[in-house]
Amino acid sequence: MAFYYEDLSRTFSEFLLVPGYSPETCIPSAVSLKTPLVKYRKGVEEPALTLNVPMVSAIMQSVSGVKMGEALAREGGIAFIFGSQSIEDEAEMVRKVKRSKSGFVESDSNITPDSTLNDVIALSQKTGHSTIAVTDDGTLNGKLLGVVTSRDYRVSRMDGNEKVSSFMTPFEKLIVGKEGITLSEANDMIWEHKLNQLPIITEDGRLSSFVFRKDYSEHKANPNENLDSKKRYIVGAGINTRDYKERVPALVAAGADCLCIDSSEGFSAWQKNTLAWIREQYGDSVKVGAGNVVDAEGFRFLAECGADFVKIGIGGGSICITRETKGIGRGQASAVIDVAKARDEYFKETGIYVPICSDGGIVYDYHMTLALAMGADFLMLGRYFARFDESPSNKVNVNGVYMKEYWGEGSFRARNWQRYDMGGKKNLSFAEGVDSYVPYAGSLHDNLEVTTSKIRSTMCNCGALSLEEFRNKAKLTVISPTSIVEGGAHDVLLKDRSEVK
Ligand code: RVP
Repeated sequence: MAFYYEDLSRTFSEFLLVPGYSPETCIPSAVSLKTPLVKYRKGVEEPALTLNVPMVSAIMQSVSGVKMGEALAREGGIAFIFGSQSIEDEAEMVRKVKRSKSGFVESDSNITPDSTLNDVIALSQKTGHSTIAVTDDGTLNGKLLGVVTSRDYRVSRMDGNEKVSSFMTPFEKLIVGKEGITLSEANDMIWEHKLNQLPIITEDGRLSSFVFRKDYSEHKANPNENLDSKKRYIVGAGINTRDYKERVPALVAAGADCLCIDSSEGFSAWQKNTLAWIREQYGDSVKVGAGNVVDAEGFRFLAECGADFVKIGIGGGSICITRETKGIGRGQASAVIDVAKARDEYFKETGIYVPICSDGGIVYDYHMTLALAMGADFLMLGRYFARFDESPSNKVNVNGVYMKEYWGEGSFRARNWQRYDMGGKKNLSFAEGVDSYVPYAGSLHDNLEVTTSKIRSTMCNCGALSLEEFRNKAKLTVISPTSIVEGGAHDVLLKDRSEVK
């Protein structure tokens, strides 16, 4: 007879936290969101990798590229560069994040001098940036010939076919910095010459990066930056259980700090084989997470196979239709609660603390707080990050509202069949994800600041200054459908829906 779970399969929205006593010392600025990323012997040693905010970005084409890698590490989290691309391309993205230095931005808007004003306008609309580098071959590392900003042209007075070379600020008139310059030297030049941006060039005149005046305050305000011993950003990368013998060495050589097996279902021989091979080749020096699982059994399996962290979640992702297509998965809250218990038992038995990551299904900021209270060490988020400037997808105008595109790895658009592969025939592949829009929400920095401030505030309500204390002190209650209604604005006529979040 089949096994039946006693409780319902529950989601975050079915729970609420009940406050605990808050002493005077419990204020949001005193809260630490620091959390381990990889397994360690708790009480004996420190984890090799930690996060300063408990958030990582999803291993997805529409979420985690180079910009997300830089931006999230700057805020204290880590991005997992998507693995559904060629090994070379993924390794190159990892290299770029490792090469980039805080404040030195690789140019994403580049054009040749023979292009036209119309091309400039189209490019700036596509990227949302007004500074465009003019390089000999139109690439981000071509020879720098000039720069175009919105100050260089007047759309109403100029012919759209006018060549870039005729209105750009040419190289001779530019003030540039040489590669090797420090950020503070670059900022001094920006202030001294009253510039909005400073192009940084190599010895042979190729564009290396830009430093922007508008980023200045941001550089000063990044106390949470997640950096390696050489002061480079920490970055992760997705791998699969098929080409790992080639992909892992390339990603390790590129400098990836942490890998993660990206699979919709991780309780499998494929994951065991992948983890065994990595341990055989690299011992514990290569850090690798595994998943996804949704119960204690799955957790223990992956922990015993040597996973550095275990990811939880099947079918809860906003773009995921696995539960609809295959009838498999588990409510994300139930899965987290079950796996958190298993993690604590495993620690008691072995002395090894294997962090767990709640992946997918976070809709509101308070869901993050609940997941952390239920025992998640950190969270993987797709939809949340896809809405920001730093995600690699297009920003588009849909019926007058700005949106970002967001598509699942199991959608026909991503075609990441390895993530779902059970060794069947290729032509029988079916979609487990959708292609969608999410409302554009601005910069990662601004949004994360608000989100973490909400988490800190709730932690204080529960009398907790660290995530571990929060887990131990949290009191959670299942709520009735009518108390969900009571929890929102009700029985009033709302003037402004935007206040409801
Ligand atoms: P969300 O944050 O709710 O958007 O969920 C993101 C998660 O959804 C990913 O980290 C991954 O586990 C899962 N995913 C990604 N693609 C798909 C799919 O196409 N079904 N699901």
